[in-house]
Amino acid sequence: MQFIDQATIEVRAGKGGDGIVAFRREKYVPAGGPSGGNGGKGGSVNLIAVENLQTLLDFQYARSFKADDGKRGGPSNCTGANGEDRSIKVPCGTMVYDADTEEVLADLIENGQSFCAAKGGKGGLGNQHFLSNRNRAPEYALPGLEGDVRNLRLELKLLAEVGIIGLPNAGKSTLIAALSSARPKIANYPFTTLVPNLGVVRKPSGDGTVFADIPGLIEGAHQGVGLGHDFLRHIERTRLLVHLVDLTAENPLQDFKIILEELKSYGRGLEQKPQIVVLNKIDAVQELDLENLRQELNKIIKGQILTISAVTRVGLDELMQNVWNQLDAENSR
Ligand SMILES: Nc1nc2c(ncn2[C@@H]2O[C@H](COP(=O)(O)OP(=O)(O)OP(=O)(O)O)[C@@H](O)[C@H]2O)c(=O)[nH]1
Ligand SMILES: [Mg+2]
Repeated sequence: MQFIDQATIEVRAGKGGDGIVAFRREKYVPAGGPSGGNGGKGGSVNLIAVENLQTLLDFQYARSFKADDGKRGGPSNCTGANGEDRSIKVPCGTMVYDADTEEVLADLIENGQSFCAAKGGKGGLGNQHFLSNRNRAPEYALPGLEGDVRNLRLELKLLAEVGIIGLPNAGKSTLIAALSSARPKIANYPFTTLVPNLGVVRKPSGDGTVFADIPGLIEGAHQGVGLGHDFLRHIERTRLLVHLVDLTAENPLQDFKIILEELKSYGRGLEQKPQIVVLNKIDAVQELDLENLRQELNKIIKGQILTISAVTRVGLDELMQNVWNQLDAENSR
């Protein structure tokens, strides 16, 4: 199963500068030769893969990119200045398609890899270029050529960095809907979510992080019970787990242990993955011995235990702060 982020953009290279018609005018030279310079090249638009982007989020806002035009030629055989190139940063792993023909143009895998998406137009030749024995005073020059214009479709296979896990009905889909623009189905019965939903959440630093709402895990998931096994495989590739526990459940502590046990049984280091334990639906419980629950949880797992309501949004800022801190800590390891 793959998750794909897409964006369509238009790239316009710069037009080449026009060549010009000019003649030398010097003292004592009655009929100076042709001296019109060539136009400069138009700037090109290049895509460049960079490591510090993970999504195509930025292209929701900026969709059109243009490089500068080349300058006209000058007198005295001066060539016009070239238009500046334009570089567009994309995440590593971006596939570039021609949006009109669906042709694959590039697969930008490595940091620093670049692709010329639209080539700048050539500058036109000035009249000095047309000087010949037959024509000592050419009165014409060529205009610069148009730059390429292309519609591109960018495609990126998303890797979820953060996995939201928990028993069915814990509120995972509600949480991803509260944090991102993902709009999964939410309902008060188990197994509402059948395939993982992805949502992109914008970091304070600008780029997005991908969250996955993993369908409910149940006891025996590691042996393939329920929807489990497939999704445990997805969790394997995340860097951080947000483990949601439903406070309105009969035995939240037991629920937590079931999931932990599933992670353990699956193996492959899942239970060592950094985990933020998040107690959800605080709005709906009364007289709960939260302190006792925290203490019990703390005996099993070290690290943060947060309390939220995905519905009323209580505690979500603190949760996100924790997520960013943990991801940063992972990065610097
Ligand atoms: N009161 C209250 N209800 C919540 C909260 N978060 C989720 N719910 C409700 O809990 C039910 C289940 O929510 P979902 O988001 O569908 O749960 P899920 O974990 O995605 O469930 P599955 O997809 O079945 O695994 C829905 O009726 C939600 O409205 C909360 O913070 N407070
Ligand atoms: Mg769900």
